[in-house]
Amino acid sequence: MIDLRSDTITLPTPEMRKAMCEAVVGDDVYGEDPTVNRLQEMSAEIMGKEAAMYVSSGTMGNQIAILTHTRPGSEVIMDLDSHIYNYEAASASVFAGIQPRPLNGVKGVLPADLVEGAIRPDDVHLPPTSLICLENTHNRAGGKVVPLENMKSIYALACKHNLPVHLDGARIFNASIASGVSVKEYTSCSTSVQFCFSKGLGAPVGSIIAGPLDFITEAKRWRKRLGGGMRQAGIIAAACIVALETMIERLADDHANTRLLADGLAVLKGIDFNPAEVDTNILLVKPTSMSAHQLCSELKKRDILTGVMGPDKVRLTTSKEVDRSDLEITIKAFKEILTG
Ligand code: TLP
Repeated sequence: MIDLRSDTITLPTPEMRKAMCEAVVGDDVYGEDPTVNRLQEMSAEIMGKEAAMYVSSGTMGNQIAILTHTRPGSEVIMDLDSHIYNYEAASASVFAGIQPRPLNGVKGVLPADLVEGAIRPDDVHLPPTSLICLENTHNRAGGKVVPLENMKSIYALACKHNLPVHLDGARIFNASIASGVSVKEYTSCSTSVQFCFSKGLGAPVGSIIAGPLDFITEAKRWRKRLGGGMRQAGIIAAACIVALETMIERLADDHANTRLLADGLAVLKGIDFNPAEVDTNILLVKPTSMSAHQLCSELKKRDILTGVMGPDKVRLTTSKEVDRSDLEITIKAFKEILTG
């Protein structure tokens, strides 16, 4: 099988497995797991934030950030196509009791004036705005790198209105590797950030949320409330340390592979996408002569797994589990399917 469904399918490297075997551990609910503590310190430093906390998933990281920043009955500004709005099972409404305020971004980018216009004035009839959420890279926009300038202008207006900004940076390292902009520059435009280890970085489990010390202190209480306090979590955190040490630079290979795939598919009739819009490891294509489901199932018959991202969108994601020859096979399969 060639698995292009997601970069979440990545398997731990031998070095990660060795580190997991040898990890020195303790009870992390007491703050006594040295491996978790080291991971959190490394992550806070890389993110340019005061403190960081290890959580079990990106979804938990985003949700704890929302719970910590907001209060029930308030409104959270986010992109209509964001992961938080689409793929977290409405948990921000269920747990935080917030009302999402989805805005129509342009390919993952929220124009700053649109965001500012959505901030509620102080009026007893209205839900007070409590948070702005951003996402970089942007998943449903096809792994798009959101420009630093856009983030800067949103952060500036958030500061003006005394609002926190949370960055869903599940793939923030992809954004940084692709653009040459440092992670710290991106995170300087947000109060808090969540990033994932279990995507292109290849570690088996976990995410980090990072932010100011008082935010992380409160976030720890939310993690506990949600049952996310883990005990000897150093076993899995050890793999995340290896990911930070060895797996960031290689994301460039995934980006080059997606470029190869995009160039190979761009010449084919029967699918539509703009190869110039491919920034990182995600490619979205729109089949024009069949549905997304049909295209996916034709590819599956040829042992190629892809993801459906809406009725007319198929997502192909590269990761360390696929190489150039897999992508050449994929291009050949598309040719067969589309030309009958
Ligand atoms: N994304 C998954 C699916 O949930 C769609 C994927 O295969 O891409 N933020 C962003 C931007 C994400 O893409 C994801 C996962 C998350 C948050 C949530 O991370 P997990 O899966 O660890 O909860």
